[in-house]
Amino acid sequence: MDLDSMIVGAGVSGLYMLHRLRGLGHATVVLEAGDGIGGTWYWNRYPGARCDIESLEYSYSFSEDLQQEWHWPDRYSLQPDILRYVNHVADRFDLRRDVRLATRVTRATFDEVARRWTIETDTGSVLTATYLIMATGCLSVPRVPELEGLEDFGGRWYHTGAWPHDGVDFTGRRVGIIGTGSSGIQAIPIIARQARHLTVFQRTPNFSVPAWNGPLDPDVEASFKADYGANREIARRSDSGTTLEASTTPTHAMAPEVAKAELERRWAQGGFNMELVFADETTDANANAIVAEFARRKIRDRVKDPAVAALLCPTDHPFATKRLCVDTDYFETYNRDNVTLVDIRAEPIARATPAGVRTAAREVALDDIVFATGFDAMTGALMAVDIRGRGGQSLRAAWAAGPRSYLGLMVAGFPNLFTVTGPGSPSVLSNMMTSIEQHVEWIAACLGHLRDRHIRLIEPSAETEQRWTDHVREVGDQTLYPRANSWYMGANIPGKPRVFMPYVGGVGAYRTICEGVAEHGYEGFALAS
Ligand code: FAD
Ligand code: N01
Repeated sequence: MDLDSMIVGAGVSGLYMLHRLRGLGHATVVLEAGDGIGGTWYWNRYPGARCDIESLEYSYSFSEDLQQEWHWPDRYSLQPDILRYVNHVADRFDLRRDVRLATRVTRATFDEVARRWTIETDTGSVLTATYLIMATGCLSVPRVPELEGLEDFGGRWYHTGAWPHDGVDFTGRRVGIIGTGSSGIQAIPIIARQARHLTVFQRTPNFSVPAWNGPLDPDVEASFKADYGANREIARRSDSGTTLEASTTPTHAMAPEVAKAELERRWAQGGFNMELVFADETTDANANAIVAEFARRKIRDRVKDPAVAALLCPTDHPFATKRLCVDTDYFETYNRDNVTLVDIRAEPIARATPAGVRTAAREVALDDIVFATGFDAMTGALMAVDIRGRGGQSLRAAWAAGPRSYLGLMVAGFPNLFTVTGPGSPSVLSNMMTSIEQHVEWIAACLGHLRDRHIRLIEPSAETEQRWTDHVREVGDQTLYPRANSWYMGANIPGKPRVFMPYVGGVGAYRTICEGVAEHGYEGFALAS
């Protein structure tokens, strides 16, 4: 099958990309490995899976009718509600007919003579397309760590990112969960309520702030919708891709009493507001330490046993340099009689056994193990495909020392290949809906520009790519982010290069750069007809 464009992935990125490319008149197909659409919200069905961006903002903005008509039940949406929404959008815009499910792309090769991509799949089909758009997601390759003896474990085991579709009943069972990132922190309170006993195996304590979630207030909904367009524009021009109000005052300009009140005010607002207390919160270690200590004090307030509270207090990374967790009753869960916290730095897990898990200090009998151990983030899904550009060079080789790109959108040596929310763009540091729409719209406008001028080839120069890659690193180095062993740094995957992958210059500033590049005739890109 010969196409104008091929999209890989039917999450919120791939589906919107399809909609925009139809608008250009492109013959386009979306290939999706899963049996359904929705990406993240299709796969991550673990108990408590929920959004940490407010529902009114974690949604598409491209259709005024859609955003006005859709009603979100909660301030922060549950996974089934988001999945229902994505399915509604697919039906409303008649997207399904160009989506092929249960089809994994395994290889993509650029033919320099035909100037087209040849795409191979695990079903044996071969397609060709002028443009290849990878909408494969930043958090779509779940990672189960090596655990000796897992094959002999007599119970059931699951990964949060590949959860069974008919759910899991933990009633009466002894459950162990490994991992206390966002997924673990959401799942732990819910599993604890159901299980006979829950053992949490914690390697690194994490900062988490309350969501203060609840039903969406009708007055808030009405007033936000009354100015939906303006609110979206604020989000697009902000650092975070949201309408949250960021502080412009650095710590040294704030009197201690004012700072204290500001911390409490932000805490009461909940969620990512805690990242925005001081203008220098993620760039100045002293400013950050104030927020970190405030967050630790809140943990000590929430957890009754001081020894358990101490284990739950993060001390090895600055506040919010790992994706901040947003919770409902996470720390309070450790006040329950049926929950045990095991510090696996002090007593590492030695192996799984037929009856449970053995640590250096004890045997823990388990019926179920839940891995909330995260993803091979940002590069994992791209590197999983054998992508070959000019001269047969592979993307895996090009990125062996860490990802390189121009704007997180294209890679030198790989013409006509686009990455939605690729490394080198703000993506995972933002409300991803805002970043996804920006990328999709930029790519669609770019392809429209090429079509109108009968141009068939676009590719960044190696120099431009180098400059942008250096810029991404320099901006990252001005912050505290590289101090954390986070998945932003690739630190969760043994052997992965330690590189800060997203662009931390801010969603609004980044958008302006992308707009400038387009206005100057796609500056930095080589275009050929
Ligand atoms: P995805 O949703 O990851 O979709 C990519 C799709 O590509 C997947 O369906 C995958 O199966 C498919 N795919 C990958 N490789 C191939 C291949 N080789 N062949 C065929 N198909 C392939 N972001 C926020 O901004 N706020 C949040 O609150 C938030 N919560 C999250 C909660 C969880 C549990 C996770 C994991 C992520 C969360 N994110 C959040 C990030 C989230 O991934 C994005 O917001 C968004 O859903 C990404 O959409 P996407 O379409 O780009 O990628
Ligand atoms: O994954 P993570 P996640 N032995 O990588 C531990 C988004 N998201 O799925 O910190 C023992 O953050 C690991 O420990 P350590 C969001 O962007 C959003 O939770 O590496 N433990 C860590 O505790 C998020 O950041 C939402 O020491 C091991 C945990 O597992 C991203 O997805 C909800 C281990 C992994 O945490 C990923 O979140 C869910 C090992 N071998 C996800 N390997 C919301 O919006 C790893 N760990 C709310």
